[in-house]
Amino acid sequence: MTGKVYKSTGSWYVVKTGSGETWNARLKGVFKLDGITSTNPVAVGDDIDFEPENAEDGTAIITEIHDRKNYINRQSPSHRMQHHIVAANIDQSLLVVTLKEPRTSQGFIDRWLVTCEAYHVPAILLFNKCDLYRKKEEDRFGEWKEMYEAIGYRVYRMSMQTGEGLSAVRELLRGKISLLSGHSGVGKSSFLNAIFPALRLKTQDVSGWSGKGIHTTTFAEMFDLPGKDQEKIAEPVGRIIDTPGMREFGLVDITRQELSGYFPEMRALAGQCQFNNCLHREEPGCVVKEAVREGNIAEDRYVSYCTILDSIEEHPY
Ligand SMILES: Nc1nc2c(ncn2[C@@H]2O[C@H](COP(=O)(O)OP(=O)(O)O)[C@@H](O)[C@H]2O)c(=O)[nH]1
Ligand SMILES: [Mg+2]
Ligand SMILES: [Zn+2]
Repeated sequence: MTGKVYKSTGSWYVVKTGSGETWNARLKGVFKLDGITSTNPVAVGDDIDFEPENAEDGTAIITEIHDRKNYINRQSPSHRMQHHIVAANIDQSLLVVTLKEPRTSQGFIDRWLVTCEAYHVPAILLFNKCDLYRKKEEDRFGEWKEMYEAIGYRVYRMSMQTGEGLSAVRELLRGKISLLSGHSGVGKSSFLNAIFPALRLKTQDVSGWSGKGIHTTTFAEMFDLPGKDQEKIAEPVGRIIDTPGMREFGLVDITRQELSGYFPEMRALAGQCQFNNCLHREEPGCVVKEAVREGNIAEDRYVSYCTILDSIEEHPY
């Protein structure tokens, strides 16, 4: 049988078939995938083959992991060489950001966009809490929207307080597997609750939050977007992968030389600098720096590029 992985709880995976049946599946033996050996190689979003083990209990054994369209990796903060596949087969990645309470920095957004480019996942920015905007925030939103749209990213504004923008964002999810990310406090749980009222996820203002502590390991989970009717439909209207407790994905395996390829506005100028190994810093004849001077590349984006470049260590191989 064939199914999709909706949740991983360590050694067990919740798998759903095309007809909506749910199985608890596990792996037998060690799997090698994409050259990475791991004891936990199955990710949310994976398509797998399985064999029922105990039909009564709904348990099954995973026998095959299908090739992935893409996947997002996370580098373990404590073990640099240890990677963990967070989610696979993602159609688009939604980053929820706020300009106030809390304020998402442009550096964070640009790092996230670079990660999406590196993983070949289209990225969409969702500016939440627009009900809080005053003149200052309206101006900043206008500037950022213009800047990111000029590069080719889609930008939406929304408010989980007033419901503004929600229907447009809901449309974005149709027929897609979307990965949801963003800093803590930006409104991800509120967003999921607005879209899937049945979820009733905890939001942060719940008084007496019986927090399990911020270091609780939380696993990615996929949710089916409810359709017009909740009848059995072969394919859900859309799916969202939530990655609770995950602030940022590491910039796994990006080299300094590759980085400008993950800034679309710089990628467009690839090969035009005087030196073909140009890092677009102090080199003479650099068309990227020229584009920044002429205002064709936003200065703030170039600053993000330089900051990320400086944060990438050159590997000694
Ligand atoms: N004013 C305002 N507050 C919001 C909005 N969306 C969420 N919040 C509040 O922001 C806080 C954090 O929201 P939560 O959904 O828990 O954020 P998460 O950490 O990203 O899951 C809660 O107090 C929410 O009620 C919004 O659009 N406007
Ligand atoms: Mg939350
Ligand atoms: Zn250059």
